[in-house]
Amino acid sequence: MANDNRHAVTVLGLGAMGSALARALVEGVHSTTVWNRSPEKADGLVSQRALRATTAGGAMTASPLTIVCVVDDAALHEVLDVVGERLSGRVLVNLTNGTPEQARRAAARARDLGAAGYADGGIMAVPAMIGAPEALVLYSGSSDAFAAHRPVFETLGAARYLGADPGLAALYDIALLSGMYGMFGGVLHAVALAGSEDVPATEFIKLLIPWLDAMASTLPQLAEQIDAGHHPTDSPLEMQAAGFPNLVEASHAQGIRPDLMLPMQHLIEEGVAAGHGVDDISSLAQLLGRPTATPVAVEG
Ligand code: FVH
Repeated sequence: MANDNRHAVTVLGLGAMGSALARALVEGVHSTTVWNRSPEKADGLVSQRALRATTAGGAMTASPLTIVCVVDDAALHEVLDVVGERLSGRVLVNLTNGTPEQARRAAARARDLGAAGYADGGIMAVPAMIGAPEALVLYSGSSDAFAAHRPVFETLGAARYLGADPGLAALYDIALLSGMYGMFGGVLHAVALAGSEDVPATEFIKLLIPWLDAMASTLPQLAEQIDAGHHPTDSPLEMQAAGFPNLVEASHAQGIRPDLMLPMQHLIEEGVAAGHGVDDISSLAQLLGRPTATPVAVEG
């Protein structure tokens, strides 16, 4: 390391995301060594001052820190098969998307190979966002490794360390993606319904976005209720269960598949059947298998 702001870092995997990571590191004036299975993907980065390595093992020995970002867990382990004990004494940060269990297994394998530290990450951004403060990258695993290389991570975007369990970043990543897919599912159904009467999606979202913003503003209250195990509301589940068939029936009548809405209808009905008819929609969280919160005593 030349000084506090300039670190040597290796990037393994130069797909859309790995290339964006490497580019941000080069632009952040870190000494950046790159390797990709298909070598031509390194050409553009090398013309921007990245250092080319011809093997993954050679790339890893060039830097105390290696960031790997390949397509999936199987590809990660293929890379580790090749690299082997050249990981010894070095820090590995795995930004490949995966599950918490995959992250814990990768951490164990890195330890067996003698790594000085392992952190797993979740990238909450698309490649074009990398390097901007809006790009959030979650990390978990070795706190020492995170602290030592924090300036490198902050070159990629906002860096958030979640804890020593290497699986935490993947868990948060998947949980955040779940929220995103839920939103996209609702939006797709909403614009399909509006579109069934020839309302352009671009027009309809002018109403949809403020509505979703208003609903999003209620989420802190919903979260408090989930944590407290207490779900007061003036929009109880029994009311929602009574209205939901309209949504399904209208979808059919308009020629729109209600598939994305049906799981929510079934969960609401299950909540009512389980005795939560007077409760808020927040009461449904526990039906998904969340450990039951200890109810907080509420006066009145
Ligand atoms: N792109 C995105 O929007 C998302 C944003 C959030 C995070 N994801 C995850 O990032 C990982 C990499 O994604 P990517 O977009 O870079 O993916 P590709 O452009 O398809 O590049 C895949 C790279 O993986 C290499 N690779 C595949 N198999 C192997 C293997 N067996 N051994 C070594 N490398 C392998 C591939 O190499 P090549 O095909 O060019 O030779 C690419 O470098 C991913 O986990 C996303 O979920 C991205």
